[in-house]
Amino acid sequence: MSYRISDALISEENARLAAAQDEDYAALGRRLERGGVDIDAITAKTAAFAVAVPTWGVGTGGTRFARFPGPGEPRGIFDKLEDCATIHQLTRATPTCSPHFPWDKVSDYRELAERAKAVGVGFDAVNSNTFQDQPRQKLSYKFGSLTHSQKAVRDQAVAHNLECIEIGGKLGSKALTVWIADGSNFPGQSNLNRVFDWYLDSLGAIYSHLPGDWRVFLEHKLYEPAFYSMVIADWGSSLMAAQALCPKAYCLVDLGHHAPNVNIEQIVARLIRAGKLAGFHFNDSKYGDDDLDAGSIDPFRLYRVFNELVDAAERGAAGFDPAYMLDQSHNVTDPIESLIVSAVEVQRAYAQALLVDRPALEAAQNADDVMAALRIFKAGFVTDVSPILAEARRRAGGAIDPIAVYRASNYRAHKANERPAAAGSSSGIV
Ligand code: LRH
Ligand code: MN
Repeated sequence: MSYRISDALISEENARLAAAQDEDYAALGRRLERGGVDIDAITAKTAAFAVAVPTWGVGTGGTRFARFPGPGEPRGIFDKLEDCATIHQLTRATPTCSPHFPWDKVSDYRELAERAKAVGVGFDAVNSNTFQDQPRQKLSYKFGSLTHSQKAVRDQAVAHNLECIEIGGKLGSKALTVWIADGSNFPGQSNLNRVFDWYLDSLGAIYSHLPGDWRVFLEHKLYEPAFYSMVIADWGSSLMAAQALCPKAYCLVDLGHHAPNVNIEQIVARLIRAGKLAGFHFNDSKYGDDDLDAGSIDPFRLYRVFNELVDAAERGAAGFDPAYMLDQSHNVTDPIESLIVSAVEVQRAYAQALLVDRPALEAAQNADDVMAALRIFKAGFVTDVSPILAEARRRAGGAIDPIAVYRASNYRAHKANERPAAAGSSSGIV
């Protein structure tokens, strides 16, 4: 029987922290009440907020230089589900995971669906992978996949995406995320127009096999692994494709896939306006696609993005139904701790954005009272909503301090005993 954190340990730890939590929550409640905000209403909304965990994020990540696996690494999707369930058990904010194929391939998907149900985790969007060649793969993706100059390679990549849809159907997923590494390293290496035509042609074939209630998420990325052009390099290319494919095609925003200093919240606002925002791969970055923990480098940027999301929800923007997922690589931390903290930081940005006094903000904006507008806008960000986040967890049966419980449980040490270490180290993201 594999180790699972007991609910008794969570209650024990919560009991130890209860008095302080009650005091902090009441104090924040009084403060928010002075501003006409009902703290319990914010806590209820916060408790309903969920973000999916990337299955590829529960194992130690790496770079092209090296990967330093830690103790108790998950050996496959069944171990990954256990770890995803543990993150949800403590945070109550991550009821689903987003799988990646063929990394999470198994022989019996019914068994996988049953195991996921048994540990209390569902499946969000499935991710296809035509950015690596698999053993015994007939045709290589070295020079592209869905936009390769050879139709046979494009067809092979389309077939893989159809297989991902079929697998997702068995797991209860309702969306396919398509990110391709297709691009070029040198000017002239590819025709920038023809590759986009091939992209639309291939996505059209995938789109025609989407079940009625499914969506396809197109993920843009400025560079890497191609270093001169990526076929879907930015939100413009992604939106052009989604609008060409139509109602079931949407644009997914990975926060790390933009040039430094790009105004991502404005891209989010435009995609919402177009009714084409698929959702997010949340992470953080200082330079490139660093895949660092969400909110760890620029929490104000995350807050500005959530301000657009809350604004859209409150004005009832048409077609607004974003999927929230983390997409990170944990190279130097315990991946479970990073995912716990990242889920909480994403929830924090949401709860803070709920505190913005939108009628007052609009009045200041319409009055060109710039300083008042900035202060009203930032008021949520400068509010420590930690008591709200802890209360949302406590009321849902989670941990007031999930990291303290995780460490007190020695979960990682238990898994190190249960999961023999894989021989040798490697490089690469997983
Ligand atoms: C590409 C990406 C994509 C995933 C991969 C693991 O950089 O963000 O979403 O398929 O990371
Ligand atoms: Mn991503």
